[in-house]
Amino acid sequence: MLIRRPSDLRPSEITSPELFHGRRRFLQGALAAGAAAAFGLPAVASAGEKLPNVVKSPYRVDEPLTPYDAVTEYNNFYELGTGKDDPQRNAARLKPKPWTVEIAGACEQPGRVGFDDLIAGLALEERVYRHRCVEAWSMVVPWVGVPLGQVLAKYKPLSSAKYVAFTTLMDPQQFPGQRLPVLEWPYREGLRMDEALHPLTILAVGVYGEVLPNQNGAPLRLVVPWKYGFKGIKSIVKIEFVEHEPRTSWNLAAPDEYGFYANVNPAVDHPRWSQKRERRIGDWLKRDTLAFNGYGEQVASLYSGMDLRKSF
Ligand SMILES: Nc1nc2c(c(=O)[nH]1)N[C@H]1C(S)=C(S)[C@@H](COP(=O)(O)O)O[C@H]1N2
Ligand SMILES: [Mo]
Repeated sequence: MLIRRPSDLRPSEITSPELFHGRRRFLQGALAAGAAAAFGLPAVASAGEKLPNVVKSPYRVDEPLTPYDAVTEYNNFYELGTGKDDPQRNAARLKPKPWTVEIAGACEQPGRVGFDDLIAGLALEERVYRHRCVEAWSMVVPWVGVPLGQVLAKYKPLSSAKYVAFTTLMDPQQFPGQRLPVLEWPYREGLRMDEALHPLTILAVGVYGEVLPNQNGAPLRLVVPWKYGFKGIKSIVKIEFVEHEPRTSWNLAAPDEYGFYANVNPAVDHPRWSQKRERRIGDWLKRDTLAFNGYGEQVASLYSGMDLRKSF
């Protein structure tokens, strides 16, 4: 078991207030969960194992949760097959332990970091988020994760870092889907720096209080709740601070259909279907899609002055 206590933290692991304004809230949450709370994940944790010391975040929508079975059986993860149930059937191919993430680009401390070290010192938070796929279905998911901004701050991004680029593991042995030219592999995604540092953006390592199942992107995947699901890149092996807007897999595949921003927007239809409504998995009737997936109050200001029809 690798368990780190606050007293073990090196100063370099402490988030600077400029980079993460919500740290006070995070500390309060951690304290509320008990002063003796241990941080970090047991190094032996596997899919389905209960995650220890999860703090309930105030970031939670008050809507019925999508059942665990749907969250883990109805997936998009083309590396494990293009059918919705393929990722679960092929999940055992992926070996998420041990796992190393490369931190690269414009930061003071680039390098290779083991999964446990990447999230060491950060409290695991449960956040209940709406999850809206570009294909017009949605879920409500209790993710467990850490704010991405707190992870990025550890590596001290330079002022030239304007975007963050993410890459999924490339390994056709573990990911047979990579043998087919469905997308340009490896899967790539990116965020503007302010989006990456926004307190709603998390790296998820679990769901329903348990270690993330492989089909959901073990051992760590991005969750950006105001954007379409394809921004939520799974099984990340590389995080790079870059100066220019990075190329992303779906944008490369069909630039007219999938933009870089991919903010949930009922006013901008996909060229082949409407985005005005969505089917919440488990519901019979469709419901209206909300601008920014219902997170407009928190994130709309990031895009003030931008034409969201052009920057879709
Ligand atoms: N590496 C990788 N990440 C990915 C995908 C993928 O095919 N490969 N699919 C994306 C899409 S389209 C969606 S909707 C979400 C689905 O996440 P979920 O299966 O956990 O619901 O993952 C995203 N992340
Ligand atoms: Mo999606």
